[in-house]
Amino acid sequence: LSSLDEQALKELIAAELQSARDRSLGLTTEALDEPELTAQVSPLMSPLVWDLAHVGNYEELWLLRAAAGIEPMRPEIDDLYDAFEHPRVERPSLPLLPPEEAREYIATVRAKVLDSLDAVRFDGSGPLTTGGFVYGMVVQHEHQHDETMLATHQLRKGAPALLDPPETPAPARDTVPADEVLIEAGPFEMGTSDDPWAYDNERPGHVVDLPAYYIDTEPVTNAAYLAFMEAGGYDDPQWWHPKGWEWRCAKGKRAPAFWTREAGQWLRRRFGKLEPVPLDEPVQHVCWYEADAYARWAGKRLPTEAEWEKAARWDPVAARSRRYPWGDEYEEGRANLGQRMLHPSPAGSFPSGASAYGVRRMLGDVWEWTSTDFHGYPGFRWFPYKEYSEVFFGHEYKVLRGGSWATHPLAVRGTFRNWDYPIRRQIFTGFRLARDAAEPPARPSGGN
Ligand code: AVJ
Ligand code: FE
Repeated sequence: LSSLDEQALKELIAAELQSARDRSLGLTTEALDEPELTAQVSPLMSPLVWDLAHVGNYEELWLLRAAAGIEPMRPEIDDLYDAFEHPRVERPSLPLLPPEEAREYIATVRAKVLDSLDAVRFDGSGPLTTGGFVYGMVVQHEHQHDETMLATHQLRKGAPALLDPPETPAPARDTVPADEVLIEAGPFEMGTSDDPWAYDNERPGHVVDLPAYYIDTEPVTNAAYLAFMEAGGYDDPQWWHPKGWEWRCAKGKRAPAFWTREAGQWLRRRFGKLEPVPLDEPVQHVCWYEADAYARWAGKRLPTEAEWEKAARWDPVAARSRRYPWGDEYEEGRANLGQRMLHPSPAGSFPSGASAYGVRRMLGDVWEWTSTDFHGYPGFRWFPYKEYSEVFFGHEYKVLRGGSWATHPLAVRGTFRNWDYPIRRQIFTGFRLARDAAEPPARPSGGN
C-alpha cells in the first residue's frame, strides 16, 4: 500500500470496493426473499437488509460527506442505520428500506463515490484521506459486516442459503513439527505507527517486554476439545472461571455452539447442513469461558494479547515486527482468509503461513481468544470517531486476534484487534494455548 502512487492506490480502492460489494450482494442474494432478508434470526444479529443498507450509509457518511464534501443524499435514514441509536434487537421493528430500495440506495452511493474519487487528494488535505485511509476504513467496514452476515447465516434455521464453494485442491498440509514453541524473553514492537490503513486501536506502535513463554504452534482442535468434554470438563467447576461456571450452569451448555449428538456421534450444523464434527479442524464457536476452562484443564492458559502478537509478528533475527506472520506483504495461499471455504482448515494446513518462530495459522481459520481486556495502547487517540473502539475500552470485552476463514485479507493483519463479550459464540472463534516458560506444564502435554 505505502509503495503505490496515488493513481495506483485509487485503482486498487475502486477494485476492492467492488469486490466487497460483490461479497455483500452474495450474502443478501435475491434467492433470499424479502421475509428472509428482513427477519431477525437471533436477537444478537441485525436483519440482513439492515447490514446491507448500513454499509451503504456508512460509505455515504465517510466517503461522500466527509471525504468528498458532497451533500447528504437521504439524511432522514441516517438514524435508522446508526448502530448506536438502535441496538440489534430493535432493528427489525424499524422502518428499514426494503431489499430492493436498499440495493438501489447503496448502488447510488457507490456510483457517486467512484465519480468523486479522482478529485479527492490523498496528501495534504488532512489525516482522513492521507494514504487513502478513509477509503480503506470503508472497505474494511463492509468486509466486517460481511463476516457478521455470515454469522447471521450460520444462526439461521431452515434450508441452506449458502453453499460450499466448489472443492478446490486441498491446501498443502504437513505434520506439525512441535506442539508448542518457546518465545524467549525480551522486548518486541507491538501495534503500529505507520501502517496507513490501521485503525486507531492498533496505534501507536510501542515496545513491550515479555518474560519467556511457550505458545501452541496450532489452534486447539475439535479432537482435543472433545477429550476435554469426554473427561467431564463441562461438569467440573475447578476448571472454570466463576463467571464461566455461572454461564455454564445458567445456559446448561455442554458442547460448542451448533454441536448436537446423534447415535453416539457428534455432529455440527454448519450453514444449515448437519455433518460429523471434523476432528482435525480447530474448534469453533466456543466462548471465552469455554476456552479458559479448557486451558485450565490442559494445564495451560490463554495467551495474553501481547504474547499472541509477539509470536505472530516479531522477527528475532531482524529485530523488527512484520505486518503478517510470514513477512510484510499479503500473499495468497498462506492463510485461510477471505471466505475461500466456509469452515476452518485442518491441522497442518498452510505451513507457509508460519511466523518467524514457526507458529502457524495465526491469521485466518478462527479468531483466537486472548486473556486480555480491550483497552487503548499507551498514547491512544481516537480517530476518526470514538465509537469505532474507544467506547468499548474497559473490562467487559476480551480481545480476539488473527481473523477467521470469514475475514477478508484487507480487514486483518498482525496488528488487527477485534473484541467481544466473553459469552459470545456465534462468531467464528477458537483459541490456542500458552504457558509460562518458568513453570513446567501442570499436566503432561495438556489435551492438545
Ligand atoms: C470490530 C467487529 C467489533 O462489527 O461490531 C462494524 C466493527 N464497527 N461497524 C463490529 C464495526 C462499526 C465491529 N468489530
Ligand atoms: Fe458498522
